[in-house]
Amino acid sequence: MSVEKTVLATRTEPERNAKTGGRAHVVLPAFNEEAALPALLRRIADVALTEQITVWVVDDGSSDRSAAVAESGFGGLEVRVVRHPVNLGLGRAVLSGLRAALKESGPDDIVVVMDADDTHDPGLISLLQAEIATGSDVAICSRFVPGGDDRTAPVFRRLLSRGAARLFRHALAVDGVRDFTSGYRAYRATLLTRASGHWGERLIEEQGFACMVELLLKLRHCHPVITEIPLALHYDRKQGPSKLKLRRTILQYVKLLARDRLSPAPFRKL
Ligand SMILES: Nc1nc2c(ncn2[C@@H]2O[C@H](COP(=O)(O)OP(=O)(O)OP(=O)(O)O)[C@@H](O)[C@H]2O)c(=O)[nH]1
Ligand SMILES: [Mg+2]
Repeated sequence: MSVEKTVLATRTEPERNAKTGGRAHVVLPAFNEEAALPALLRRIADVALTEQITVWVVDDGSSDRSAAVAESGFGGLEVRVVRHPVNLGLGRAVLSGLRAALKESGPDDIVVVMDADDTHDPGLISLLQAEIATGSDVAICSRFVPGGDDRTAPVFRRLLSRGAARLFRHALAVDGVRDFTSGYRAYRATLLTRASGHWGERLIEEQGFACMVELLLKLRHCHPVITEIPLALHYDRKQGPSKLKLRRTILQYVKLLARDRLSPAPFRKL
């Protein structure tokens, strides 16, 4: 598989250690995903045969049996469940998952966030791990590099992610990132710890789907090396309805852009 490297910024801290042979903490934000979780956990368990993996399912006030399904786990797979008693939205769910994972992560670990709707292939976790082991700080599973494919998604979803990719590529000084809104990414744990030390609870403030772009924008102040690997979406495996609200998400993207333009960069070096 051809892996396209798009370096976002030159590393400015030579003391940082590129190696990771550590654990992958896989954060799955889940809102009413009881139908998708068993198949997804089974696929992750296959990857766990060769990689050290801890799964963090964040049940965000689901009204179905997502939490129970997650708690019953799969075979020997290590699954932890973080519960929100009421639905707080994707942004808070990702933040809860990152914080829980970071508390348990070591310096060689990575944190992966992926959708819990079984449209993302856990087989890519090993490739993400390899990207970070070879020097990336953030690795994005991207629909928009050669080998990426979103043809199984409905037309309106494809238009939204392509439109957003175009908008962010032109409006933001984040060279190299093509897929800004992908929900499937890996981060070097030490990068997230550094960013979280600065922003704390404000690391993710967006409640909705714009949270993925927001996190990237905050992290860019740490000057990470960002690379992309191809993502072939398995939208054909999606069982429940989409939780993405088109108009609301477009509005969130535009507001996020405006806020990013208006807010100053952190005054101290991160
Ligand atoms: N925790 C939490 N997760 C959510 C919420 N809304 C969506 N999710 C999860 O976020 C992930 C992304 O949601 P999806 O519905 O797959 O959204 P998408 O992949 O951008 O778009 P579609 O696949 O077209 O729906 C899934 O794992 C959802 O379960 C929410 O309010 N809270
Ligand atoms: Mg999805």
